[in-house]
Amino acid sequence: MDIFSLKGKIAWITGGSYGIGFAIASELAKAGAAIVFNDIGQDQVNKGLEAYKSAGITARGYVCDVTDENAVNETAAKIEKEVGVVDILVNNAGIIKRIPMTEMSAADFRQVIDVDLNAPFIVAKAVIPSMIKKGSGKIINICSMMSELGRETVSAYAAAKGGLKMLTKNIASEYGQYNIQCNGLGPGYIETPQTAPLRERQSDGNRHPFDQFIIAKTPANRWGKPEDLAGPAVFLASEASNFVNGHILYVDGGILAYIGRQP
Ligand code: NAP
Ligand code: GCO
Repeated sequence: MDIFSLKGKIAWITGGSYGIGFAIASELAKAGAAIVFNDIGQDQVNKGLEAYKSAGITARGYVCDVTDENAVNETAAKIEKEVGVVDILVNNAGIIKRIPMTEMSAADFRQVIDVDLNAPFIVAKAVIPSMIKKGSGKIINICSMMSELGRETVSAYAAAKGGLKMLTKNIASEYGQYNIQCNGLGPGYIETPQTAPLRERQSDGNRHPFDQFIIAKTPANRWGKPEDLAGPAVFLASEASNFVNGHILYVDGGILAYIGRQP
């Protein structure tokens, strides 16, 4: 099982204070990695540090807006100075805005693209040179069902996550020769604050219609939990995946394989 060991590795999880990023970081830590994460504000970083401490994980937190290239480069330099070369980058930070496209402002569209697509480019660009010098590296981009499918009100998010799928394939193509593997994780519908509005109980106590819809669309008959992503993340972060490159590993309970349960 050493092939899955991350002992001696340094992992940077962007937006890792809670949610999917926190769950992935926690499992990478259990596999032996040293954990570094960032969030937009000191309050969020402090909350994240408390959460890692409660989980028995020693993590380092940095305040950094991943859309700010100067801040990202400064943070990458600080991490390398204070902790060491980043071996594993998880581009997890992300936002969504659910607005019908014709009602969405260009500014809102741009903001989603900035966080969900431009930022993974910026952060990957900041860590790849040291990975090349070190002779190895792992980049895991958190994609989405919307890397493959569209739906009403998520045009910016789908465009970003579709682009992130292709950025993943392009980093794999361009830097595979340096023993850098870049892959994507494509979560299905996961119970986190980001999807809380889609799962709110109705006033009559019934499940939200979208909640019922996702249950019917998922062979596993349930929403995913952040922890469902942890094992696949360890695989993509470890030597076990050294010949896996440019692949999007969907962790969706079977949604992409299934036409959906008859109502
Ligand atoms: P979440 O609960 O909304 O957490 C997102 C994290 O990213 C938060 O810690 C947030 O920090 C941080 N973040 C947002 N913008 C940032 C910025 N500019 N700079 C630094 N950090 C920033 O989301 P989640 O559900 O855990 O999702 C994590 C990733 O998985 C996202 O990329 C999302 O698109 C993707 N995903 C989620 C699902 C799902 O069903 N939940 C499914 C597929 C893919 P703040 O709290 O400070 O804003
Ligand atoms: C939505 C959801 C999805 C999930 C996820 C699915 O509004 O449809 O937020 O986009 O977040 O990306 O994989």
